[in-house]
Amino acid sequence: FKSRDIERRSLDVDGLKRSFLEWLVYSVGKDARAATRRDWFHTVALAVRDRVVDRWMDTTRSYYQEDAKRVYYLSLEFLIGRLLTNSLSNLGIMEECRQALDRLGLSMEDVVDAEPDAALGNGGLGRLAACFLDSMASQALPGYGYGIRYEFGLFEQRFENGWQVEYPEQWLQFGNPWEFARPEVLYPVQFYGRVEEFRDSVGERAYRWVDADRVLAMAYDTPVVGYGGETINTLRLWSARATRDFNFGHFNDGAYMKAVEQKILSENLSRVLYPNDATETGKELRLKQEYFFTSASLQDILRRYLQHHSSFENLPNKAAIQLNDTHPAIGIAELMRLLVDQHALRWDDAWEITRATFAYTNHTLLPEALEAWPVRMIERVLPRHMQIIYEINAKFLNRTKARAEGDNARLSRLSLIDERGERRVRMGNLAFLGSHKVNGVSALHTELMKQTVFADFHEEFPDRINNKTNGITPRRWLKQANPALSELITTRIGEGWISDLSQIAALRDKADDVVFREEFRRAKRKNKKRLAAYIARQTGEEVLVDSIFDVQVKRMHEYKRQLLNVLHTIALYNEMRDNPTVSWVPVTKVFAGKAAPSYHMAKLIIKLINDVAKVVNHDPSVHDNLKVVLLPNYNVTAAEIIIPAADLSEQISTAGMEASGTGNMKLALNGALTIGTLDGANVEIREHVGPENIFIFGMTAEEVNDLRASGGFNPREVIASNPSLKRALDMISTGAFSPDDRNRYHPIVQALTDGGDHFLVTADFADYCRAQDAAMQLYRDQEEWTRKAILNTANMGWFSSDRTVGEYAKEIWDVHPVHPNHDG
Ligand code: 26Q
Repeated sequence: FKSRDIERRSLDVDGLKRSFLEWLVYSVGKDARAATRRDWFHTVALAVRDRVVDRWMDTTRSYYQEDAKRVYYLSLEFLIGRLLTNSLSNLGIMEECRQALDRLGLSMEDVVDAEPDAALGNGGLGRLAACFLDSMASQALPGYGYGIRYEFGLFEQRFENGWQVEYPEQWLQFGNPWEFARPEVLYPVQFYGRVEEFRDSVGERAYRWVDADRVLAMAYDTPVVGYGGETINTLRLWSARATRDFNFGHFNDGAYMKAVEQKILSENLSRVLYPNDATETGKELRLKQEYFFTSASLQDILRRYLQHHSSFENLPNKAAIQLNDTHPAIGIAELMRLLVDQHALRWDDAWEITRATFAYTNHTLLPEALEAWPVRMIERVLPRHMQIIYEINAKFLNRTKARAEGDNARLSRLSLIDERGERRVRMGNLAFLGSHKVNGVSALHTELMKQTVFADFHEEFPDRINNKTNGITPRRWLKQANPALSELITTRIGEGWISDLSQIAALRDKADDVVFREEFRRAKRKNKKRLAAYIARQTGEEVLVDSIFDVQVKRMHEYKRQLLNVLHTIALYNEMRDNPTVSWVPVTKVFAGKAAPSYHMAKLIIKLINDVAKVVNHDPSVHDNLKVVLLPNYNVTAAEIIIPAADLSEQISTAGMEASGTGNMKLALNGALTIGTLDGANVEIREHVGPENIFIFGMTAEEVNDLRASGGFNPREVIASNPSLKRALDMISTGAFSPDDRNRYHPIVQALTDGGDHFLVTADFADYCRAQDAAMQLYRDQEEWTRKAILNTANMGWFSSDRTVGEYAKEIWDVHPVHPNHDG
């Protein structure tokens, strides 16, 4: 066994190579001649995973032995992307692995590219959870992620005839080498049935949930490798398994197959991630997913707590549970149920413990995105939880001042139940009430939370709302995604920035160093070449590496205003055609992003971008000075290629609507200049990079609010007074981009005109064009552009998710670093 131990642990080139060959033969079951790239990926991943296991167990043991307070991050989404480069980079064995593969005649890139993305999320919220996992592990914080092991991640997007078409994303098709199945970690989760009242042993009224359907939640663990490989945390994802308890009624009737069918159907719970990133659709299966993973996670958390404790009063000192949006908010009622019904705590004690344990992060103010489940549905699916929610509500409303003051309007706004129309449970209100802290994700968003959705709650509980501006992990978003720039930075300031991004401020001085500027440009150019090759491969389009790479990558949504960018693109196209002798700064407009499958307007915008691209890219009169590309299937892996290559970062949401944004941070950190509105974290990015190093335009959130309050505006007037806007819109509406269907874009034109232009695209158009012009003029001066780009990178240190997680740890979770003992 000794020699095998060495093969599983050694980190040098020879040891890795021997390990690979052993894994290839004995676990993948191939010989080197027959092995495909995918076989090699599985081989390498399994060998790398070996290098993690000891440290993982050390980490878990340290937490256990110290009885450390842990934080549990509950999220329906973890958008972690690929793990091979991430693991190698965080373990510090990237070069060793490359050489070992080289000696086997293999290219590291080929092996890396065989890994599918773990696309277990829609966008920002899911990626934030993944960045937080990286930051917790990198700072030795005892943090666990809990979520669902979806069999199908976010759909694969393809364009067919320019339209988005969705395909299932089968990331598990060939197996997942990173995860450990834990068939023994199994919890029952119930649905439906009814509640029985009875008298407990001391004659008190008590309740039990009976005649319910049961599903089992089975755990799969993925190690989360912290930077340096010292701490290895756990991401625990639940998969639905059928129980074996048969409905004997069916069985005796001879309906065996019917009973088995039911069992099979129950496993659908963890089948697929819902692809709506904003709009709530009210589907029963989604509610069941939310309860399924929340219940399993809470049972697991309580089991772990009870290994050390015999009563629950210390739960809040040993466990912090963070709710990633309201998606797991049913957990508040579930913990109450577990404590009161299963563990016989008194209601008031249980409530105090629950509130002290939970905290809630809000990610959106959009009314259509606030979860509100029909009372009728919760009553049917989770009957005991509906009772508990009523009880929480009754006790709360009885205590509020509003009742005493007879302010019924305020009472009904504070209620957990929305009584207007079909009665619904407001999950945001439940999450607020059941948490000791509630946070927004940027300074502006947190202020708006206080003024809008949670205004009444904020008055009631003035200390509860706090801000935690989002951040991004510098390991994935600079070190891994941008090796060219990372290496340059490290040669100048050392590698301290990787685990302490504030150190990147040391680059500020280098902005005035002409040699450094040249090298910074060279790194950017290398990344742009890589992206140009990717664009050619994905779309067949050739783009100029020396053009401005003007990048808008994010989910397709009207509030994110891809349309504003498209209108500017058309206006620029017209100007270039009108003035062919002017020496234009070449521009490449890069778009990428998925639309929710049921979001027709967003899908129409995708088609419009593709239609505009077709016309512009094939018009010889613009002499290649303008190209438009829409890259398919934007995901973490695509982001890692696109973001390091960007010159200009489009962050142009209607002010007040983007809670924070995190792509804005990734792009600025990689040396793109931002063109953006004063929305979300853009406000703070401006403060950090300096107003002279960012292109801000458009209405402020306050101006938007005032304009809407005063009855809106007339887009027709704005359009009539701006010839270039009018011309661009006329082209869209008369079919210049859709000669095969001249009415195709009627809904878009309608929304921007008679529809009232809810997202203020026309209102911000002129100022946006001014900012775009300023960017293009600046780009002519490459030295000045580069200077500002460097200052962006140098001033983004505060936006590390290490800083964000540090603030959560101190101000919300009260958790502290635990350094695992690896010699024990
Ligand atoms: C809810 C109910 C049913 C089905 C789906 C959903 C659902 C799923 C995902 C609702 C919302 C989401 C995702 C929201 C999201 O990504 N929000 C973004 O969060 C980022 C991290 O805080 C912010 O930076 C972005 O501004 C915000 O839009």
